[in-house]
Amino acid sequence: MRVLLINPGSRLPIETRTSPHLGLAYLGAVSERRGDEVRICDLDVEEGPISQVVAEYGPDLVGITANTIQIRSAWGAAGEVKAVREVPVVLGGPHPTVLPEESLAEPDVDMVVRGEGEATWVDLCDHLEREEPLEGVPGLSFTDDGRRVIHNPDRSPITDLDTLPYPAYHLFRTDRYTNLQPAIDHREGAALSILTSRGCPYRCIYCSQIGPRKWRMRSPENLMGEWRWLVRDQGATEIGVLDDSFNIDRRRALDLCDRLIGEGLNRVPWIMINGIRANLVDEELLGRMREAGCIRTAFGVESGNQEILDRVIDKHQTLDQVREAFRAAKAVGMETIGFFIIGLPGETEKTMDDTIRFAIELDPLVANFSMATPFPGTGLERLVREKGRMLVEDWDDFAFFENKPSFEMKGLSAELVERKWQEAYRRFYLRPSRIFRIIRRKRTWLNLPQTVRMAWRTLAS
Ligand code: B12
Repeated sequence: MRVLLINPGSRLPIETRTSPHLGLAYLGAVSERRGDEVRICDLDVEEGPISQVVAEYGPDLVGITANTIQIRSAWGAAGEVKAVREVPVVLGGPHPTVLPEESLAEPDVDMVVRGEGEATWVDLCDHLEREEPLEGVPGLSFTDDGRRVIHNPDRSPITDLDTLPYPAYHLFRTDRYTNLQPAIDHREGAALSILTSRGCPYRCIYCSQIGPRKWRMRSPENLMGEWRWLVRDQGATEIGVLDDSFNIDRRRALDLCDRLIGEGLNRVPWIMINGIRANLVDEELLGRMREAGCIRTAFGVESGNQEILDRVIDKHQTLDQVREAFRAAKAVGMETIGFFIIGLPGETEKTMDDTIRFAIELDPLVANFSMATPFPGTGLERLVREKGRMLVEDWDDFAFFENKPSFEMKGLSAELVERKWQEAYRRFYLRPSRIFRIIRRKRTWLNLPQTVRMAWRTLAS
């Protein structure tokens, strides 16, 4: 079959990175293994237009990925496809997984793959090729001839992740992407990603969890095979680890580090893009990660108020554990990023102040303050719909970087949240010690245009 996979563009702020979409890279790889001809069109870095790509390539099946802020672009892309070719259009990704009926109500969307996509995609291709009824494809939602929505049962998660091929990066125009963290680093060459495990046993209220609660890891042999391949064959100059929860199993993490050190793969720096669990690290683990090439890690701190962590977020982490994690990371020479949330339900001016003060106390290299955003299907969304008032309904406006609160609750006005969020950036970044440290950092000067843009954003907010 001839398959086209599309990442519809998104309005990213200038300092945000763009990288090959790992979900599409996996789908492309399993499709190629099935014997399909595959093309990926990433509208974050390609101009399109989709109609031209479709007309020239003539696909038999089109798959489009979408998170919430991309869903409208995804529907638009489906329309562009159908305008030039009558071909089945399938949506997948975090947003249609949670709200499949919404997308199936769109005239140009035929099917939705819910959750983890690889096995369902292959199964769907097989069924289409053999012209078998779609009811036999678990994990698929679709419309019948009368446009009635049919939800097949869920598909079980892939139990053996080693059965997956490596992501098909050759299908991307790799020269068009940025390095992993362009707002901080200036590194040339291929910045590629890796998933060492999937899933997360925690259920934080703000997180869009489309996967199972069960945490699954790849075998060390399989993982090392990919790491070697990234460094030696793909020429990776930096590697981003995208796991939801990298350090659930401490022994596995230590073992991975030992193997990287043993094979000399630690010469290529790697970065924990997604926060690792502060309650599950210690200096020994962080030290080994540093030795294995990990130069920077993020931690999901979220709040500087223990009550908010326990009673609202259900974070299962104490402020002291976070303090210790930052201390240990710095002690072993690792750079740190802290993710903080402002304006969670139940917050007051005092709790938000606690968060700002805690960020200053922890003093990571980068503090990222997001306004709480109730993504569909999250506990936060349920709470806001029950007890508060949504201020945005257009999915395009769900990006944290829109810089506007997306809901209000009793005692938590949008005006207060916006003010505290602006204050957080100002108080964190405009400290004399901080400014001095940034000026002294060589990378600030290597990265001057981005540094100026960041500074402008901080001052102008
Ligand atoms: C890396 C990452 C980023 C990176 C890069 C994104 C990229 N180019 O891939 C950066 C830092 C830029 C980023 C930014 C944002 N992100 Co982000 N990100 C992630 C993260 C940690 C990993 C993504 C990943 O590679 N996953 C692994 C791959 C294998 O999974 P996948 O992409 O979901 O694809 C699988 C399935 O979804 C499905 N599938 C997906 N697409 C399709 C299409 C078809 C046709 C089919 C059949 C199946 C299918 O099959 C795939 C294989 O199993 C996820 C968390 C997570 N665990 O996924 C959050 C996540 C995707 N991000 C999220 C958010 C909120 C954002 C931001 C909006 C935050 C912001 N700053 O405002 C922005 C939006 C940027 C944008 N372009 O849209 C949310 C999305 C929630 C939602 N409902 O939309 C997630 C889920 C985090 C969370 N748990 O809440 N992100």
